[in-house]
Amino acid sequence: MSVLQVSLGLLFLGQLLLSSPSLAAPIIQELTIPVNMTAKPGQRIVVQVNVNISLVNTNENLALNKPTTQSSIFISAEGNSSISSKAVDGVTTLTIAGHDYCAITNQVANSWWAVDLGQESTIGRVRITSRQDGYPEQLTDFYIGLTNVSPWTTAPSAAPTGNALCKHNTVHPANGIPTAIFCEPNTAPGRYLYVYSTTANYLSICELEAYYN
Ligand SMILES: [Ca+2]
Repeated sequence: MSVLQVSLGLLFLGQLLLSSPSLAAPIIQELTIPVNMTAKPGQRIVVQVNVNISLVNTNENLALNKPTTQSSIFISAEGNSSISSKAVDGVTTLTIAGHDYCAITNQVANSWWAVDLGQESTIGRVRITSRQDGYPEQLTDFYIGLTNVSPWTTAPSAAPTGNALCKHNTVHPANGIPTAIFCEPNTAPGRYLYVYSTTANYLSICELEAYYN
């Protein structure tokens, strides 16, 4: 792609945004790349630039109805399975027992829950909903991480660190109320978002939403 083609691409994006006034303006960075070379007779300087430009819907919950998995599944005395998909089914408020609408693991340390976002994604904000019927200890001290390693093939074995860490949360989201948790500024993009708990307790997530910002 030549420099001329890049300029035309940005112009096209500008026109697209003008026809879609509800979308926010993109952040366009100007890059200067020093080129220290001189073309001799019979030579020419060739510039190749690859630019990926995409529009991001900042209001889209990237986790909704996506594939999920978790380290273990709690089954209530009534036989209800608290399967992982209940954390991305869009249901956040029900006045029934938590296992009917929440993903819950067994009561062991190093429990985790994960969702496949479908592609490597930048996540700036997670909205998480705890059980409406109490049990705050099941969702208080936990880590949110992003990785490109599939939990379906390699189970998470430790809490995320470095730029894989979105947030180490130690405050219980009020019962049944969707609560925003903002990722650390240096959190790297990832395809798989996961929640990890080192405490010897159940890990319950009634709904988890993931947003670009
Ligand atoms: Ca749910």
